[in-house]
Amino acid sequence: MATSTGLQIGTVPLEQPFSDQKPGTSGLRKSTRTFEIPHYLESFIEATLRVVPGVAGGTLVVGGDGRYGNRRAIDVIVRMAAAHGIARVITCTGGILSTPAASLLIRSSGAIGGIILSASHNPGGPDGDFGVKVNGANGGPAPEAITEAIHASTLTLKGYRIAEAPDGWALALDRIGSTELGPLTVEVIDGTAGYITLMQQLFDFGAIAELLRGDFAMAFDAMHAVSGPYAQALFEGLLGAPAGTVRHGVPSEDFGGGHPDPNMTYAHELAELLLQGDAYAFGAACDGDADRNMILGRHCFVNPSDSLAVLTANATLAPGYAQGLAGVARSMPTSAAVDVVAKELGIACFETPTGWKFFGNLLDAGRITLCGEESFGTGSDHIREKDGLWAVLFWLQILAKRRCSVAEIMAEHWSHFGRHYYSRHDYEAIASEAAHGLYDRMKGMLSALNGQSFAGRTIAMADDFAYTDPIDGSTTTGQGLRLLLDDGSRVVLRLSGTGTQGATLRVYLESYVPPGGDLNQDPQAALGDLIEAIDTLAEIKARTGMDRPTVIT
Ligand code: G16
Repeated sequence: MATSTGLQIGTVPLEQPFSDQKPGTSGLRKSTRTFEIPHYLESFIEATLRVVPGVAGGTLVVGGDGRYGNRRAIDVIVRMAAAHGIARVITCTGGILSTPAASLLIRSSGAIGGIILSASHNPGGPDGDFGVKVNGANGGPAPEAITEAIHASTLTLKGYRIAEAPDGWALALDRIGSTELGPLTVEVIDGTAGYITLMQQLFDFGAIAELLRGDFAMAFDAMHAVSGPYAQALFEGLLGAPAGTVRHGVPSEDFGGGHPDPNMTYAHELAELLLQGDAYAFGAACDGDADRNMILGRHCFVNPSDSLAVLTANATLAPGYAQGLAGVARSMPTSAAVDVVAKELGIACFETPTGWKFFGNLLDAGRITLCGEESFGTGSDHIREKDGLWAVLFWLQILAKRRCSVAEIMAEHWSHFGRHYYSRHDYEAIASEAAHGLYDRMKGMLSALNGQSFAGRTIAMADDFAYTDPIDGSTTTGQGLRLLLDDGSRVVLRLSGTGTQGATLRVYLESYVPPGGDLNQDPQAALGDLIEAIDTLAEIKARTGMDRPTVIT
């Protein structure tokens, strides 16, 4: 069919619908090879464009973390957007757009939502992973009602609508400017400018620049991913840190062959610089799409749960939060360190299931200002995604005001609020059957565990976490198996919703020592009895065939 502007739009039939397009914790995440199956990407985009409200005449933000497949996906989405009557697509030079910057752009452009091309912290390249995240008009991950409707639509699709680009038409993705594709306007903008302006409103750049121009040495690892251009403009540009502060700052299609997950295992180069060397006072890293962050000081790793608590306790040092916080929230497996701070501040603290989408309603309703997760995600009401560089700037802001080391900040925090010893043990890529067998067995045992002894304590409550959203009343069940012990310690088991190979079992361990107690233990030692007890109870080693976790945080 030709439109009045001469654009050829056709429906491509699908022989049969795809049955495996159920979005996980963070969009549809699969191997790159899966996304290369003919019509696979198109099927998911078709379902999305059928379900998301406001498509006809609307504006859509599209961009990604630059991984292999990013450019092809943008081309497909632009042509499908034209076929579905979208009026304007906004994308960025090179198609490079971090997840937090996408959230901001959706909000500031009045878009109906956005499609973010990223498998987050998963490796990229032809042998890696690819992903499609769908965000709504508030800039946040689409709520479950939408992702479920998208999945349902994929199960019955008979075809998809796509425009055929006229001869000689090509999306000029590397130049700022706009291109017409029939009635659709595609705007290519600079993806960093708006984001950087917002950061300047939230933080005192003068104070941070003074810190970075002094003898305070910082190392930032962009992990060959999307945070590179933003970090270079912020740290080495505006804030005057020396050239070389940003490492691995050029996004590459396969993240330099690495795994862009900012933790001690995959960002070990940075971890060694900070934990073993003396040259740097501060280190930070972000993941593939720049929504996660890892914070390090000299000889000091900041646990993400503690990071949220420290930001909450020190929030008023940043101009953007000088008026105080409405409330805070954390995901269930995140330690209760922030709860203790919230209690002292007299503000509400919410416990949500894992996944940033669960913070959306609380943020939109103004009930919380800061939120975070143990999975290296921290953020605030400035956007509706977690924000890696925002967290790094927040830490720099605190350090610029307090003029002490990261280790001193942690020591003072613990001596005032007590310490939540915390660790997450990941058993990655286990055979799916073994993982589900272990998990289902534990789930079946829950009610019998109440009142039983465990690691020298008593299990006060064992349950499968369920959540009722305080704003819209929706209920989410099956969010993780909790063993809550009578001394406030706990162990949580969850199966990851973001892996693509087999299954990943996560074991979260937490034990609280109040002020005045022994605050300087090694977390693995402090949690040793819990680690041993859960291994025995859940038969982790025996059932996974793994002697130790693949990643310990
Ligand atoms: C995604 C979500 C996060 C969530 C994490 C959990 O992170 O955005 O809110 O905490 O998944 O992952 P898992 O289910 O593997 O424990 P990202 O950075 O992958 O988008």
